Amino acid sequence: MDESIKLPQLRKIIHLDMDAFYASVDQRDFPELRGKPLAVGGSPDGRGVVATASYEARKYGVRSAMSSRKAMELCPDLLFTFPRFEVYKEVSIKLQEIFSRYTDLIEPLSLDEAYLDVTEDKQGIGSALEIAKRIKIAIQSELNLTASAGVSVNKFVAKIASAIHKPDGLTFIGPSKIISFIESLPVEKFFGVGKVTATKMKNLGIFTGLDLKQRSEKKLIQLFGKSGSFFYRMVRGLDDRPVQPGRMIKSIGVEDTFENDLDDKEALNLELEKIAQKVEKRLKARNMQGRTLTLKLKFNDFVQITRNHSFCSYESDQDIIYQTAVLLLDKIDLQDKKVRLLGITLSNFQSENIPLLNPQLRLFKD
Ligand code: DCP
Ligand code: MG
Repeated sequence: MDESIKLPQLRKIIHLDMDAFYASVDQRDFPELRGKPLAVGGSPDGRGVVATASYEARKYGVRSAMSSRKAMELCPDLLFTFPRFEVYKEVSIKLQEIFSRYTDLIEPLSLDEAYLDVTEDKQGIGSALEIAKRIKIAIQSELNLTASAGVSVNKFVAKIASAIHKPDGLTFIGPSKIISFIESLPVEKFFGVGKVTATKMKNLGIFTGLDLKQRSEKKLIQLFGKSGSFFYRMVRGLDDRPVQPGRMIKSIGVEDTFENDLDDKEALNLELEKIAQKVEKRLKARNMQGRTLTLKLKFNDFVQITRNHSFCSYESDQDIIYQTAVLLLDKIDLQDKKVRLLGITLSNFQSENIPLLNPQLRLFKD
């Protein structure tokens, strides 16, 4: 036998996600908020949406992206704080520093969430479970916060595992348990299965991983397009997507050069509306929201100017993008010149380290 032939090594992947991130940081910094139902974002006057809720508030059903009005109906004693993005960002940088003691293969998904590949860890610890434990202890003792971790041989299972025992959870799904774990998963847990796909699956009698596994790849593709072959592979534990540290997006924008230069504000606003629509589409395709909007304008003499506005929250909504761009445009003196190009860009994302999603995976969003 050729001794140089090696069996492929199983990877060791950790998915780590902070618990009620913004709310926990606020409760840490303001002791009077501890043990209380807290919403970060939104406001007690009923305006705006909740960015996240403390676990005390979740008992009442308060959730991320819920309107403040609804949240207060569910929990009349709910307290609100204004998000402190700079503080959350600082915590996120410290988290990255803790992760980097064990590996450089870190793929941040947002400020509070990352994949780590510890197949070969820097300290030669060898056990991914042990590394996850040490990371959780460091986060507790150095940052005074809790995280939940999932440990497995691929991203798909590690991510699902990290949510199982939240908050302060640690869940290890080893190679011998992977198949039965995936088979028993409700379909909603599969990446890319939103409400629409879940309903479609249930109408077809597909409720769990095992039900999915009993359909051929051809059938799944027929039913769900490209996502079908993703499901076919995931349900067999065949997830070889690497942990990718390098691929960052700093901004997302759209610009349009007009066939005929424009000088009429109404016509320009109409163009901004179309551009805002496209920007929203691009942001949503990547599940991203930005805090800074930049309006770019080029005159017919090729002089170019930009104007910025920073929001209080992360935004991706086309109406907000449009209205903000209109306000910025309104303040610009066109000096009787014509405009040949308009552009809108969003930047300052939740994480400066947001990786590009695998282009193939974008198709799996509902
Ligand atoms: N966030 C937001 N708007 C959303 C969802 C999240 O602004 N619609 C922000 C606030 C969260 C942070 O991102 O604190 C992290 O998001 P998570 O989905 O990880 O939620 P949490 O960390 O708050 O709670 P969990 O314990 O469920 O992870
Ligand atoms: Mg979290």
